[in-house]
Amino acid sequence: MSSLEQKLNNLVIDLYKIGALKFGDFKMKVGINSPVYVDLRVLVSHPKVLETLSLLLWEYAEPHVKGDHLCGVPYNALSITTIISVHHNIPMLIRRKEAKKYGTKKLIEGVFQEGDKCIIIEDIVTSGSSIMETVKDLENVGLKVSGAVVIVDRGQGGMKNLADNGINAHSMLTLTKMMHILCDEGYIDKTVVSAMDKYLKESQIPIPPSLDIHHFNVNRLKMAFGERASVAVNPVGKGLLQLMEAKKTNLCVAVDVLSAEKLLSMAAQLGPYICLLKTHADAISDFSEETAKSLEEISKKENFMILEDRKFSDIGHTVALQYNQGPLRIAKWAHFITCHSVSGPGAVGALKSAADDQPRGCFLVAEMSSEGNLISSSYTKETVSMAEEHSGFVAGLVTQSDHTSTLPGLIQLTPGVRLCGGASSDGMGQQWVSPEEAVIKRGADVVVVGRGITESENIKEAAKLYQSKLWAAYQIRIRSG
Ligand code: 5IU
Repeated sequence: MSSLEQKLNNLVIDLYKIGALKFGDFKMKVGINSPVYVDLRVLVSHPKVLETLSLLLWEYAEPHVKGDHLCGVPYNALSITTIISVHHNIPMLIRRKEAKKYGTKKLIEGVFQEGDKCIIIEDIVTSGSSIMETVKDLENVGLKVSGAVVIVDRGQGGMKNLADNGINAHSMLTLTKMMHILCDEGYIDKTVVSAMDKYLKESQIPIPPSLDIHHFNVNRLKMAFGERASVAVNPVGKGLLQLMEAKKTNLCVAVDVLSAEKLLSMAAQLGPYICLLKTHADAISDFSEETAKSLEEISKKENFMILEDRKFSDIGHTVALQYNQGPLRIAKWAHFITCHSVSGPGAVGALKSAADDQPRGCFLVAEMSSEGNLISSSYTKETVSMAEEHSGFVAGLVTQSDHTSTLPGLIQLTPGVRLCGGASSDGMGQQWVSPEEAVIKRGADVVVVGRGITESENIKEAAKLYQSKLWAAYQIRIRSG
């Protein structure tokens, strides 16, 4: 046995002794229970093992990767990376989990030059998604990722995902190897090893769409709506992108009126210029089944879709009732709904089931336009992840700025837009920006305009003007740079 192999053997035993490997029946993200759980978080309580592991990791990695900086994936790999950095005098970079709201807004902390090479350090790889996200953030600030070094590969396909995406990734240990070492040394029984083998066979992680090589590193802001339609996962979102491309409009009008008659009359007038009509049906005193039917007919005739901006926010069971029951029966007539992410993914799942196989989609609210709203940057980020994970039903996100997702099929819907010259606020918290600012600077795909159109003297002319301005801004965005 080489000296590195011997050191690895001893390390695995140390890890076992400090409880970094746990045996039992653990519920894993993939939905199949694992007989082994690797928990390297305990390392910080065992400085000697932490140091040994860190230095051994570098001894293993050095021949494979070269770089100017080290960047540990937060949080587990940070202490390990710090030890390597200090011992070998290699400068470190820190990737924030979220950009600070105030101050410098930097996502990568540390001193570097554009084009510098960076090595990523990670503790455990399952699907490879954390490394991929880190690569994206480093590349976004001009760094080059020369490789990724991993302590443990769980053996569920993550290393292949990374290699398929062009990332030079190396793992010092695999879970299988660790099991065999512990079995050979008499710490665990053969039955645990075979249970582990069985688990690994059953739990290979398919490449999640967000990690697919075809989607990784693409910039939706530069893609045409038609092109994005081909990678959209939610069928209704796909249909909307196709409609936008064909009809050359990314205008959504918020028809916030009080009577069914007004709603239908505006829908008919605005129809030719819009891709989407947004309703607040609960503000319409006489909204009936007939209203919904007539609205659907107009939407078919004029080729636009309907979004009921209900902003569901309760637990799954309740939102399902609110969606397909009650006086509004939203699921019957609205192609899309909006939903807050606050109550968790259960609500999205419940809405999907309540749609009852009708072609429906949902926009998750990740940011709001109103002054002083309480949404934080981490809430927004988690909402984007939730949208990605549930892209079968989630067609897009309601945001105020670009939170480019790894899924270019997701649509950014942005309200709070009004032509410059008008007011920039309504005195009740709403904040408006111009069509160009929304599309070019903030990354809006579909722009929601309400009173800017509905309160104008000639709503058809106003809609036409917004449509042409928004479409021109979109053309500039996809063609520039
Ligand atoms: N809306 C917002 N901001 C938001 C969300 C929804 O304005 O953050 I989420 C809705 C409210 C209204 C429309 O129905 O979009 C905007 O109308 P005005 O353009 O009239 O402000």
